[in-house]
Amino acid sequence: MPTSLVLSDEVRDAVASGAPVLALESTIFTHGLPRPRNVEVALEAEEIVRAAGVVPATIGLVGGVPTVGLSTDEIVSLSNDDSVVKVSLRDVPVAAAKKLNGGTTVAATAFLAARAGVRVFSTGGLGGVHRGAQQTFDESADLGTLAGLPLVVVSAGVKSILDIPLTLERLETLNLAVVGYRTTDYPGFYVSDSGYDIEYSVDGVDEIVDIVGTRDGLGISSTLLVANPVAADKQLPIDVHDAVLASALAAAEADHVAGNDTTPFLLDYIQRETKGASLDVNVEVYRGNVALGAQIAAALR
Ligand code: PSU
Ligand code: MN
Repeated sequence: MPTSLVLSDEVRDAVASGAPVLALESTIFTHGLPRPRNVEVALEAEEIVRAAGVVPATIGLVGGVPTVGLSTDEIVSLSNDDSVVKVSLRDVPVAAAKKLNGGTTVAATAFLAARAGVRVFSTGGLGGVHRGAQQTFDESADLGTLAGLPLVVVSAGVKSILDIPLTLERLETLNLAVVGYRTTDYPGFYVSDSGYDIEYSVDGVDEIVDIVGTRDGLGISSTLLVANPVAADKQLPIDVHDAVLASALAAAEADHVAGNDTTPFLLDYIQRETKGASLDVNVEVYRGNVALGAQIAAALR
């Protein structure tokens, strides 16, 4: 029998003893952020988690092995690997057989976290329904996967590269509850308010613990999404945002970008065109989500 999932000793011990653990994804540093910022952000995220007294479990594929709790060396080598692949959940067994290094998407990370017994996961932005999905059917596997996993996932909503109202409709269809952290304005990742509202906000982590307690008590096995906006004074200026978004979408169409490549293409385009301004926002958003996820993990024990 091949080993299908490897946990670091630290994560294994923490899960076994009920100590708090926070899962972190790897596509953000293999395909979402440029070098060398990617590795800095990945390692800083782990430090934020540790500072809160929580064990970080960064998840990815190392030589094909699904690993929960990557070492610093493994994070560094995945960050600098030109041949690292983007691995969604369906790709995990294929990439494992081929012994590939892989950055796991939200879908793959969430699945592996749940298998390892980790209950809380922080990411930057979720995948969702792409613009034009009525024709292309391009909806991230993140949504359907989270619908079947009893996790808490913290994000700053979905990026405005996606179709936000269609994404919110799909969350409803899939029984994915979404609460805003101290707001009912659904965040738009780069901006604190996407312009679309959600029904419920929570005042603090205690309320999240309360919701999860009822969910688990009833045996409802879908993820609770916590939407955590970037502070308004740290967001990408709205005019900059709207202009770069329009040109990124036009470039993707002109280049016939499709499928799995769409999200990395758009993110990379926006980073280059804003000369790093969107990158700073991206990092700020991620820091906030990691800090909140660590607080939730600590409170959920
Ligand atoms: N959203 C971001 N940054 C990212 C991603 C999404 O703001 O890096 C990554 C996540 O790993 C997410 C994946 O799971 O892209 C979604 O890709 P797709 O749309 O192909 O499912
Ligand atoms: Mn897709």
